[in-house]
Amino acid sequence: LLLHHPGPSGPEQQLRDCVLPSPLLVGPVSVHLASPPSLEKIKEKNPLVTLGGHYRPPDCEPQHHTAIVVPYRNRQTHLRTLLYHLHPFLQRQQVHYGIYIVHQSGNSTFNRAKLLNVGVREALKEENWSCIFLHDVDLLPENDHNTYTCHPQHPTHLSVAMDKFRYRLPYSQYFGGVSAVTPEQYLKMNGFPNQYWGWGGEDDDIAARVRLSGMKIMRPPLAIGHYKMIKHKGDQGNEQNPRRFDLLKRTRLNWRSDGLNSLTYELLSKELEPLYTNLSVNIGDVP
Ligand code: UDH
Ligand code: NGS
Repeated sequence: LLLHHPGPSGPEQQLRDCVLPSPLLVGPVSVHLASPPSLEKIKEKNPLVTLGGHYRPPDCEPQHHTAIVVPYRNRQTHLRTLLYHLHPFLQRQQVHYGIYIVHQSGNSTFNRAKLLNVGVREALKEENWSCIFLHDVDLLPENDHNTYTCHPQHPTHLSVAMDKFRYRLPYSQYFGGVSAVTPEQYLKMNGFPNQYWGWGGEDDDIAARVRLSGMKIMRPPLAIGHYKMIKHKGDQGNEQNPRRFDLLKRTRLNWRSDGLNSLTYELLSKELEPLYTNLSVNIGDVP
C-alpha cells in the first residue's frame, strides 16, 4: 500500500515505515575471512549503495539512520572483507546507513579513540545520523539479529561474544571492538579520550565515561552478539601504550576536559568512494 501526500514541491510518494525486526533477516551467517573479492566486485554485488557508501532501503521508510565509523590505517584486506560482509548485512536490517573510514595519515603513533572522535564529528557534519557505530575493521558480525541501531538512553556494546574470547566477554567492563552511541549520548560523555596513543586502555576509558556521565552499557544477548575477528599481529605504530594504566586512573578527573570539547585535527581529504567515505586526517602525535 502506497500513501500519497503533497510535499512542499508537489506530490510526493510516502513509503510505509520499515518494520523491526526486518523481514529480510536470516539469523546466523557464515563469515568468509580469506581472500575477499575486489572492491569492484563488491560494488557489483551491492548495486543500491551510493557514492560514499550510503544506502537507504528502497521499499520502506527507514526508522534508523546509522553511521558506521571505522578507525583505520594500512589494513586494506581487512577493509575489503568488512565491506563485503557489512553492506549486505546492513541492507538486510533495512536501516539507512553510511560507512566512514577514518584514516590516520602519516606514521605517527596510532590513536583509535581520537580517530573515532574525528569520525563522529565529520559524519554528523554530513547527515543527521540518529546512531553512530564505532567499528573495528577486523570484526565481522555473525548474526544479523544483532541490529545496528541505538538504544535511546544508553550506549551499547555489541561485540560481546568474539571468537577469540571463546564467544564470551573477556571481562565484565569490556567495551572494545564494536559499540554504538546516539549523538546525545556522545555529547553527554564528552566523546572519547584524545590522549591514548598506541594500543590498549582507550576502550576501558570510554566505558568509564559512560558510567561517570550517568549512563550504563546495554548489550545484546551473548547468543546474538557473535563476531569473528580476522587474525592479525600487532601493527607497527600501534605498540602497547605504556601510559594507559596511569591515564585510566585519571579518567574521573579528565573526562570533562579531554574529549569532544578538546578535539583538534586537520582534515586532509574527504573522498566519496563507491563503498565508503574516506576521511584522511592528521591527528598529530604523542606530545
Ligand atoms: N587499526 C588500524 N591500523 C592499525 C592499528 C589499528 O586500522 O595499524 C584499527 C583497526 O580498525 C583495528 C582497531 O584499530 O581493528 C584496533 O586495533 P587492533 O586490531 O590492533 O587491536 P586489537 O586489540 O588487536 O583488536 C590487537 C592484536 C595485537 C595486540 C598486542 C597487544 N597485546
Ligand atoms: C585489556 C585492555 C583493553 C583491550 C582488552 C582486550 O587489558 O584495551 O584488554 O585486549 N586494557 C588495557 O590494556 C588497560 S585483546 O585481548 O583484544 O588484545 O581491549
